[in-house]
Amino acid sequence: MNPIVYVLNGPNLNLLGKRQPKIYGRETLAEVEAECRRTAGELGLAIEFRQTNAESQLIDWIHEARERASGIVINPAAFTHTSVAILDALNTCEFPIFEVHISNIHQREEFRHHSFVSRVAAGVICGFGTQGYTLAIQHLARLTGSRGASPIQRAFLVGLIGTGIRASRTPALHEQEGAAQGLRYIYKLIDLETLGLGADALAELIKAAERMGFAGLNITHPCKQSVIPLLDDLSDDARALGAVNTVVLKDGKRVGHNTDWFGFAENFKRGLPDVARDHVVQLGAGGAGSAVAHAALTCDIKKLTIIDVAADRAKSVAEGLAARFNRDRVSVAAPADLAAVIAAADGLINTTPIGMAKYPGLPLPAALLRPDLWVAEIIYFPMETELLRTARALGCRTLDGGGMAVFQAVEAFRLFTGIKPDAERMLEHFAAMSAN
Ligand code: CA2
Repeated sequence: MNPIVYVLNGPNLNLLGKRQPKIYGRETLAEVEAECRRTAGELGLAIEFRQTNAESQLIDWIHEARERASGIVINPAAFTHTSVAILDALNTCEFPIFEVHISNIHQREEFRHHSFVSRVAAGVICGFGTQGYTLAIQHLARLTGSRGASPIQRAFLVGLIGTGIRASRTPALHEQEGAAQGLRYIYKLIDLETLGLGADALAELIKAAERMGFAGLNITHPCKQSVIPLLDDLSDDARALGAVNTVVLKDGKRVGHNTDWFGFAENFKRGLPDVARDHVVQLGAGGAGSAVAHAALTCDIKKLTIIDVAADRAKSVAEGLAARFNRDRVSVAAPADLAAVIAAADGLINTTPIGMAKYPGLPLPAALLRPDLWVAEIIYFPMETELLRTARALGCRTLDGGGMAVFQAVEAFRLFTGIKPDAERMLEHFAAMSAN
């Protein structure tokens, strides 16, 4: 993806070509834009060309550019001479800023001689007419080394710590989205198994990541709980769930988040938007169990019954949920009652590992499935588990675990970078990887 340059224009520049041609020439702003696009296109730069009469809008665009751009070319027009707020916004940007004025402001009225923006500008062009814009773009192209990798692209180093994660699709998902966003983005797998380390190495690995400038870490089995005492702060969700899968490392602080529940919730909303949700059964209360149950209740499932072979695990997840949602919405059932609870349910969510390539099989007897029961999985390897295959053959509505894997990554990417990723693009990439 080409580096992006924001070309921002302040008040009254929309009148260009229509008034005061002696000062500003006859070219319209649309013509200036076309010329900027042509120049940028030839130099391998992408352009966002904007004009506004409002100071606050200009500031919002500078904030947007902060996250996406490799440079700004700005003609702040009259705000040049008045706006500390625009100077402050530009000061937060880490890339070069070029200030452009069509007229030679130093030849004009005294009040136009001072520019607040020049303090932060890497260069100022004035008096070259509208050619000033293309001169600034050409210079930026040289600085960014455009037509090749940009030395001023923002860089992010992140990773995943866990056991047996070699086949994870998360690194590719993040890296491809990072590249599409014009970032230098590296996602390292830190596999405890490959390194011959136990979960007790977590503290040392986080410290090392911090020292090496990692922007964040995803954390998976078996460290989602044991990471918590190593953190400075937790998001409300992570605290409520007692599990962390994303750690943001910033300003010497480690903040834990849980994006697993968001992953399930988004996948469910997209994949089964209109299913009945009066009563749902969740199989499994370990691993991602508490995040999925939390997501289910957030997605308006009226009543959730949790069943796990370890009764105390189911009870503890249910108690956590009862503290956050209405107690009547959660219950625990014994595996012996499975047939009766399924018979009264609209849907079934499997969060047990049964169905994974490593643990093939069905997590419940096939005879308990029926066509009007919807079935959701969180497993994505394989994408079609035996449970989904059996349910589909019966005519059940089904949801695979691929979307959950993508959406947990979508939210983690946003937390690591502060940049909103393109979820549709990540879903497409995931589908393409899974088809191979
Ligand atoms: O010379 C420039 O580019 C300026 O930034 C333009 C500003 C002015 O306040 C600065 O001092 C210098 C004004 C832009 C107004 O644009 C018009 C264009 C055509 C007709 C009337 C205004």
